[in-house]
Amino acid sequence: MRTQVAIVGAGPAGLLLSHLLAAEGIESVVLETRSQEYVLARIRAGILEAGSVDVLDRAGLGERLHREGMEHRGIHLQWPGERHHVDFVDLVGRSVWVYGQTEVTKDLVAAREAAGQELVYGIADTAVHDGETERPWVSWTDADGREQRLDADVVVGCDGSFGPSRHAVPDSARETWERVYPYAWLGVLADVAPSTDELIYAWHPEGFALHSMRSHEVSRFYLQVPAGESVDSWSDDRIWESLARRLGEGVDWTLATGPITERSVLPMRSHVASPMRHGRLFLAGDAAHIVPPTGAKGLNLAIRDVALLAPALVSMLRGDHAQADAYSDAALRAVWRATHFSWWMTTMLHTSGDPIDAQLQQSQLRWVASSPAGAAGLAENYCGIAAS
Ligand code: RFL
Ligand code: PHB
Repeated sequence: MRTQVAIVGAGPAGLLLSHLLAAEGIESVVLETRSQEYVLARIRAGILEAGSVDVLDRAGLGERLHREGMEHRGIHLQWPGERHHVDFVDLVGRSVWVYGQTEVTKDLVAAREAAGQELVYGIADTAVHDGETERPWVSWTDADGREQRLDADVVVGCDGSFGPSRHAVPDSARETWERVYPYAWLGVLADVAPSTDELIYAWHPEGFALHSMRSHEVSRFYLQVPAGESVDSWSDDRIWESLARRLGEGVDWTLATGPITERSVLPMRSHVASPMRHGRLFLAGDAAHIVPPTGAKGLNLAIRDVALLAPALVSMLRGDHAQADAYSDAALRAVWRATHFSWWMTTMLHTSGDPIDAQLQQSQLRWVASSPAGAAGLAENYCGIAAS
């Protein structure tokens, strides 16, 4: 098999890239290790920056997002006894959208299938070869156990944090930075109307809590738990009691409860791999960088990378390499801004067990909530900032 762009991974980065390339007449094949059912059912991020919405709109993918998504002006910041609204529209003139990654993926798969895109699911043993040459290729074992090979002009690794593409860049050419946090998130999906108009990010001596949502009928919650925690330690009653305490202590507010439909523990780390290009192998999204989810940046960074990479590849395949040569540095500037913001939100809101941290965090929260300069810094980063 031969194509112009071999894309490893059918998450949002890989699917969006194939879509943007097709719009410019560039052909690609998308290779995915999981089944389509698995990819479409995966529950992950929930917030889109206005810039991500623009990218999806311009790609003709925004129709359901605008019909079913919810536009939010800001977030609530909370600690025992106080809840403050940080109004992004007032502060920086931008809003964010609540629209689940699951829905973004469904829209992308529907659009790619309607256009006849080749999406190959259920593959194993994916390996990227000869990225530094003019003739890179990908090998895999297909769902029927047959060895397969795809030759391409360019290979793009969009295969997330556990995929093989990043490791196809030789160690001698790659630098990585990593921080592993001593806590994790217990994520909970529940069939209950949200008890809030906009997201609540709560600091509490027991640990961070977040009240998010997926629709007017479905709520999404997260609780800080120790790293390595088992979901079995969390009964429904314990989850609802902890959420009610952490999100509601000292404020006049009631949390509505309902049937829990999904629960899982998400480890938290910051990770950046540089450069995001090695010869004719490019990396985009989680394949190159992971952020803890507190700043809601993971999905937005994946969209930002791809919006930068797609036109660069189009030009490169037409003979002009300038944008492709600039891709890694340009992408990494936004990646580091989001990595810093995600670390900052995480360390401001998660308890560490050290009493001095609790004092520093509360002082920081008070400043962010009460100072227009502090609030604008949070708003600018949360809404997506053009990194300089
Ligand atoms: P994805 O979505 O991980 O897609 C990568 C795709 O590559 C496939 N793959 C392979 N394909 C072929 N061969 C192989 N050997 C392969 N190995 C892997 C995978 O099956 C997958 O389909 O990366 P992408 O497209 O870069 O998108 C990035 C976002 O998914 C990610 O940044 C966010 O979802 C991060 N994230 C969250 N971000 C938030 O802002 N808020 C959240 O609540 C939130 N929850 C999460 C998350 C990431 C999670 N992961 C990766 C463990 C929850 C989870 C569980
Ligand atoms: C989510 O709704 O899944 C979500 C929202 C905001 C975050 C992280 C996750 O910061």
